[in-house]
Amino acid sequence: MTEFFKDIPVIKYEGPTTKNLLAYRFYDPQKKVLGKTMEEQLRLAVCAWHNFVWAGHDIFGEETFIRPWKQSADPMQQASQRVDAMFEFVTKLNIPFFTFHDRDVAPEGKTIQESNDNLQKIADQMAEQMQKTGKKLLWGTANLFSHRRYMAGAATNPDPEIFAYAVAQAKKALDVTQQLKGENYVFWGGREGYDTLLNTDMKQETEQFARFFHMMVDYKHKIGFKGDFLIEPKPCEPTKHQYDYDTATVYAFLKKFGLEKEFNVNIEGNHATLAGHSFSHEVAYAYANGIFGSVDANIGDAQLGWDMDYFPVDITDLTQVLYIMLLNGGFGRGGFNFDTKVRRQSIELSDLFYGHVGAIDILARALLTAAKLIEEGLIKDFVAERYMGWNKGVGKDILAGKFDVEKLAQHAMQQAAPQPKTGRQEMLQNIINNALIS
Ligand code: XUL
Ligand code: CO
Repeated sequence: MTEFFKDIPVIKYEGPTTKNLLAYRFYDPQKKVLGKTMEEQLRLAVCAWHNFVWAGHDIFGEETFIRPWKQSADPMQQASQRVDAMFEFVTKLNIPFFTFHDRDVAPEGKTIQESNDNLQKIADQMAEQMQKTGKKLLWGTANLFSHRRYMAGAATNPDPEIFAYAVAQAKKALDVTQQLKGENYVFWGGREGYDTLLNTDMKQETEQFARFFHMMVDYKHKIGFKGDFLIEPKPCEPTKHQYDYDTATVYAFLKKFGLEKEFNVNIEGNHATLAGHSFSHEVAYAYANGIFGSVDANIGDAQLGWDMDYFPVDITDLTQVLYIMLLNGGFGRGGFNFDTKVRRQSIELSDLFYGHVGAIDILARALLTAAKLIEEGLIKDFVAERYMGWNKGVGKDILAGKFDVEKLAQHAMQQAAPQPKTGRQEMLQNIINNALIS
């Protein structure tokens, strides 16, 4: 079999003082952090699309990457090489998982049947590679947004025949995800939204969307797929407005259509900031509503207002994300998937490694710092103390519904005026910075 990354060895943990830029300073897979290994806490994944499919195009420019796994003129041969390259890459990074869309790994055929046959052949190859390398599938998904038939959406398309086509495609993607024992199956509503309300019946489209999810849930139960279903929120891009705007919007949609027990969310860092939230807000909101699933770890750009999919570099931000995650017990079946891409000037194969090695290390560093914060307990204790009034006396009785408005007003009038207390934001920020520095 061709070795694609000949000059790159398996990346090893060498500790914080190493000078080797292709070594881990913090990611030590077997090191125990709060009772689990780092590998189990972070559950890291490489994505197929940005690394092995995308060729460096942007809206103004052509491809910049010349990849050795893309040299064959035969699309199936190319697909097969892409998969081999991906498994070599994941193995050399020494992380456990990968993720893919159906059309990342196998070419679309002239008919659904031909597309399914292509996908099945490559799925069998992936199964073999998984067996050989021990790598696992974090999630699979269907690309229901690139082909022109989906330009007005897949499940939310005005044409029911396109809805049907999308169902056929998603069915096969789920079948293959099941075959490969995927931990999850993701739905990102690429074009499930609108460009203009002038041609859009929003109520109709959201009802179609819910029907699609109900049908997929029924099928999941029918075939006994063991993984979780995840919806990945995003506010806009490619459409002007997407229906899965953010975690709160997704939760309201799930509740309205009785789907909240069937789905968790796959939160993406850059999608959170596009929605005007912080990454940690989305994570906290998901836990607060019992729908936290998985994470696409990436970030955007302060000046460029669209989905840049940078490798994460903000240690303070990630430490807060990891802190909230550890407070809530971390991942179940989810993991950190690098939905990230190197810049289009980073044209060498080694750039793929530099991007991932840095991102893996920064997540590991954030995990270590967050664990330290949990063990110190200073932030947690402050928050517990702040809300203590609700665990006893009047606070407890209010929550238990023992007061009506009149009774509570009477109570308030009998008390001395309550005094505000400090929120201590600066002190709490210092606790995080101190943990990061020490
Ligand atoms: C697009 C995006 C997707 C999903 C999977 O912004 O994040 O790649 O993660 O479809
Ligand atoms: Co994503």
